[in-house]
Amino acid sequence: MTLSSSFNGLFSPVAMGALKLANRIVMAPLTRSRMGPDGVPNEMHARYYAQRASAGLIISEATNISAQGRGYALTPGIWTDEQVAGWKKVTDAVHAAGGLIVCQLWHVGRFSHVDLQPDGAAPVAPSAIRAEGQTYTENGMLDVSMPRALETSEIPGIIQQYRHAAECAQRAGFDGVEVHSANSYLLDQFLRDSTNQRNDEYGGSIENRSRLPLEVTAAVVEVWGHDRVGIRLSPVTPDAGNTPLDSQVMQTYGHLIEQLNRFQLAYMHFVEGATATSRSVPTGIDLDALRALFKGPYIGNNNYDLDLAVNRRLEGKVDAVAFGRPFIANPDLVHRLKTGAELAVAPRETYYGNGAKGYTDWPALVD
Ligand code: 8OZ
Repeated sequence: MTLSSSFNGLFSPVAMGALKLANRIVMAPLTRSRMGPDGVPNEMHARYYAQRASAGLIISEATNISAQGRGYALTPGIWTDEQVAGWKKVTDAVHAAGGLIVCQLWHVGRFSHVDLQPDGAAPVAPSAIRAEGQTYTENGMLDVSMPRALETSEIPGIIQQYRHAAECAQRAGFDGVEVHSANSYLLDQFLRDSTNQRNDEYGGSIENRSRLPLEVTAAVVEVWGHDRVGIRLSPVTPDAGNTPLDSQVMQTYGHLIEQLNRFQLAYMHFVEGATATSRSVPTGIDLDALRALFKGPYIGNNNYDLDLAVNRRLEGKVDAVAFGRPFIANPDLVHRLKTGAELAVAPRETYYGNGAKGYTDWPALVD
């Protein structure tokens, strides 16, 4: 036993709203690109998630809320009856193994390609500003397409997509949902003045740019109740699309977080730094100060290891810690952290695609 692993602050139960976590190790959402074209999970995906059910909470891989919300081939959806039935296999398997799982609700906004969109339409965005980079399509990696700006009259339809997906997640037996308002996808695109140049009530002021994330949260809370809804934010993450940060990160995200407090959400899941890349933040930005504005359970995320998790718990900075990549090769990550066991490291080429290989074939230390 190391000093770190003997510290019980990570392995004690914690309530996040109505979610009663057995420990404070959360499985972060991990895109694994192993779905078919219909985005329907099957027994293989159920097995993968059930293998990881000793996490205090599993956050599903980012899951498209609509055909329009898709930005990558081989990702799952949560808007058709077939997808609901597929996810039911996953949630049943996780529950049978004693775990909890929420569905991460995802709309990529501008970060898509016409090949991934219904009828080859342009991806939708707050403003017609193209993202940088390529995405994975059925025809390989392609530059993301030029988006079109949503009409104000289309916004209720976007909120309806989230509402419908939230209802589908309920029918699929999830324990709750997480609003994906991070990583420069649709809701983050509305928040940032770099991607939002609208002049209606969804653009301009910080209040206006926060409106869509807040209206989406309100709609999802109506479906699920406030205590089964979480939200993910990443104020200093450029990707997807090498998206410039907001020009006033502290004010913009500070306003959003203060407004989120009125919902009394189950949790805020916060990327401390640039997602999966670095924990450093630009000068003048203090993510712990933003964290402190949130009046509710807090899940810290980004490049954590056991020592950092222990230290942040000891300092009272986090209620729980989300681990992403370590869960790929260590289905029993909680047990390994608790006993100080060595962690297996998943090679990058196992992250995406390839079916069961590098997915469900990582053994636990003890069965
Ligand atoms: C990795 C690859 C594709 C998508 C995110 C949903 O960054 C993602 C994602 C991650 O939130």
